[in-house]
Amino acid sequence: MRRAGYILALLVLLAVLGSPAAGAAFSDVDPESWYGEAVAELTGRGLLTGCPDGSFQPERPISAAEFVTIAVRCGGLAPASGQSGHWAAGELRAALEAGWYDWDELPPTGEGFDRPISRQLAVKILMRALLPEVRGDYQRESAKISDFSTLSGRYYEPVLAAYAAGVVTGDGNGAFRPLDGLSRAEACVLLRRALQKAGGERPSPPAVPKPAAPLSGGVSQTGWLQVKGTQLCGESGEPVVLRGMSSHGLQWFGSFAGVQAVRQTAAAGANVFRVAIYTGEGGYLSQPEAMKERVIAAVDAAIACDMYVIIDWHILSDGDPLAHGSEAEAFFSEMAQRYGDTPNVLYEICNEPNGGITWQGNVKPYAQRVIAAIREHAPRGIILVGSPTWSQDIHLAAADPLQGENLMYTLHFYAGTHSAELRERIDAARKGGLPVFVSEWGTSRAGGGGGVFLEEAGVWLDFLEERAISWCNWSLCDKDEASAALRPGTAPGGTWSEEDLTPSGRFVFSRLAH
Ligand code: IDC
Repeated sequence: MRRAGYILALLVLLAVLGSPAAGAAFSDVDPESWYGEAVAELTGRGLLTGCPDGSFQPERPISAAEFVTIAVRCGGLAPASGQSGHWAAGELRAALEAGWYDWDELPPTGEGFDRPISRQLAVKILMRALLPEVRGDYQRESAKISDFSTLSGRYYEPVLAAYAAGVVTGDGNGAFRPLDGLSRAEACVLLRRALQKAGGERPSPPAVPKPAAPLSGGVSQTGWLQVKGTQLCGESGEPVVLRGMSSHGLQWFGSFAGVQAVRQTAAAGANVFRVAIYTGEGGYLSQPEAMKERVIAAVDAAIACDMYVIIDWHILSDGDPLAHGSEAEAFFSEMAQRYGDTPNVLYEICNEPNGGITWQGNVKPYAQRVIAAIREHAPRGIILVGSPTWSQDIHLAAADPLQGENLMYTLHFYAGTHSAELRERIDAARKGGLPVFVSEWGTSRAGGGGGVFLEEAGVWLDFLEERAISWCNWSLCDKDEASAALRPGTAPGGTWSEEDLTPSGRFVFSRLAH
C-alpha cells in the first residue's frame, strides 16, 4: 500500500515537473514554432522542465539560475553538495567551480540568480559547458556581428567561438545585443545547437588529471615545514624545495585558483600554490568579505591537492605595509585561526613594499605586529617577509633581521629586468644567515609584459635549484600578457593541453617537476 502510494506520488511529481515521460506537451508551446523542436528535444532528454502549471512560458526572459541549471544538466556536471539558500545553489556552485563563469558575473551572494541572464554571459557559459575547445577567428567572426563594438573584451573568445560554431547567428540585423536578456525559447534553441555540435551526447565532466603520483613533496609526505639555518626543511629535517605557480589577483582571475586549475599544476609537478590577495586595485580593501571567500576557496583547493599554499597579502599600489597594518593584522589573525593547525599553509605578509619606505621604519615594525598576530594561532607555520624596493632589498633585512622561528625573506625577480646583481645579493644574504624564498618571479620584464626571457629565466632557475631555494612563478591566469602561463581564453575548469600554455607557461611547467 505504502509503496503504491509512493509510486503514485512520484508519477504526479514527474508529470508536474515535465519529465521525459510527460513529453513536450506544454500548453503554450506550438510544436511547429521555430523553437518547438528544441523544446521537445531538450524535454525529451530530461534536460528541461516546464512550470508547475504545465506551461513553458517561451517568451519569458530566462533567469541566470534557470540557464545555469540547464547548462549543468547538458554538460553532465554534478551539482555541488552542501549548498543551501537557493533552489539552484548546487548547480550554480558547480558551474562556478568548473570555471564556466566568474565570481563577479554572478556573485554567490545571489542577487543576480533570479534576474534575466545577459546574452553574453549565457553564451560564455554555454560554450564553456559544451564546446570548450572551439575558437573563432577574430577577423572573420567579428565581421559577422554588427554591434561588435558594444561587446566587452571579456566575452570576445566565447562569443566569437559561438559564431564560428554556428551556435549563435545574430538577429535579423546581424546584432548580438550582448547585454540584453534572452527568452526561454531562444535559450533552448542555443542549447540544442550547442549539444548538436558537441556530438549530441552529454560530454563527460572534464577529466581531472591525477597528480604525478605520489606527489613528491606533497604535504601528506613532507608534513610541517621548518626552517633550519637558511634551508626550508620538512618535518623530519630533510631539505625541501617548493616549486609552483602564483595566482594573479583573485579579484580578476579567481577562477584560475579553483581545484581543477590548481590540480593541473600539481599534475605538472608543483607542490605549492600562491594565492595573491591584492589589497588595492579593487581587491581586499574594497571588498573584504567577497575576497575572503575567494581566499578560502583557493586555499582549500590547494589543500585538496595535497599542496602547500601561500596566503599572500599582495600589497603593491599601497607601497607601505603599515598603511593598512590593522587590516593585515585582523586578516592574518583570522587566517591563522582557520589554518593554524594545517601544515599546508604559509603566510606571506607583504608582497612588495615600495615607495618612500624603509626596512627599519616600515617593513620591520609591520612584520613584528603581523607575525605576533599570526603566532597567537599558528605557532608553527612558515612566515614569509618582504623588503623595500618590491622585495629586492633582502640585504637590508639581512643586516637587521627579525627575531623568531620559521621566518623566511622573499626575493622577487623578473628575468627581463633582473639578473646577476640580484643573484649575488641572494648569496650574500644567505651567507649572512638569511633564509630566502623566491615567492614570485616572472619570465617577462618587471611590468608583467615584454619578452619572454627564457634564457635568463633558465639561468635563474638553475641558480635557485643549486641552492635548493623555493619559488613560485607569476602567474597562473590567461591574461594577455607575457608573464601569464595560459593563453587568453583558456577555460579555468577545463583540461589544459600544451596548446593552452603560453611560451612562459610551457617553460615554467617543464621546470615544475624535479
Ligand atoms: C602585475 C600583473 C598585471 C597587473 C599589475 C598591476 O601582471 O597584470 O596589471 O600587476 O596590478 C610584481 C607584482 C605583481 C605584478 C608583477 C608584474 O607582485 O602584482 O603583476 N610584478 O608586473 N612585482 C614585480 C612584478
